Amino acid sequence: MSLKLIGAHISPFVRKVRVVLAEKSLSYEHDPMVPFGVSDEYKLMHPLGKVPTLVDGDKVIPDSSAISIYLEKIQPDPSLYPSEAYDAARAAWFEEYADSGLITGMIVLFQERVLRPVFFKQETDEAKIETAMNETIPPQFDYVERELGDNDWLVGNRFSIADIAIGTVFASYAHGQGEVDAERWPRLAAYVDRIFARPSFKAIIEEEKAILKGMGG
Ligand SMILES: N[C@@H](CCC(=O)N[C@@H](CS)C(=O)NCC(=O)O)C(=O)O
Repeated sequence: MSLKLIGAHISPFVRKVRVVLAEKSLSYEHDPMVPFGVSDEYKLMHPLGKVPTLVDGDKVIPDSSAISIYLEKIQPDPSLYPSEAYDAARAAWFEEYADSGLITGMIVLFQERVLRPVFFKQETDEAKIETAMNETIPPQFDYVERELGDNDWLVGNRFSIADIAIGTVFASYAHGQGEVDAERWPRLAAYVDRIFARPSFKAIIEEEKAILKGMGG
């Protein structure tokens, strides 16, 4: 097996796949391609021109969710996908919620405080951060806090793809100096600490911090 992951470190979706690879102790080659102005050759692999894409020999798999399913099938142990019907559906839902819902507000901090100033040499738009912090994010945090209940993990009280998908969004938020108010959302704050304490997340976040520091972020 020779796996090659294409996509820049700081993409939350690339991070999601890297965490899955780490949790499954799979080794891989990493091409940290930035998804701006991608080549026509790359678009043949990923027609949306986004990252990540995984290449396994002659097999090409675009999209973090598709890649994560592939990795689960080729390396089922440890399993990151619940098998029971309701749990499987909930895990799929939380992955979708993280990838297309939660990310919309939380990524604003990363975009405005890291991407804009460090990569594009543009000024931070504080109004966008205010809107995200005061309007978009609070109801989303309320929802995850409620869904967690007294459990350590979101689905079946076992670490799963749901926690990885949610955790990667919180890692981008943290890179953008976002914090979870532990007085307002105590369960969520403890949950995020629990995710970041996993060796998979911890190592990847440390690596990314060093990369961002090297870029002046
Ligand atoms: N649903 C996709 C989302 C991938 C995605 O949006 N990647 C961003 C980087 S974080 C990207 O490549 N953006 C470049 C673009 O939209 O052209 C996945 O899970 O892989």
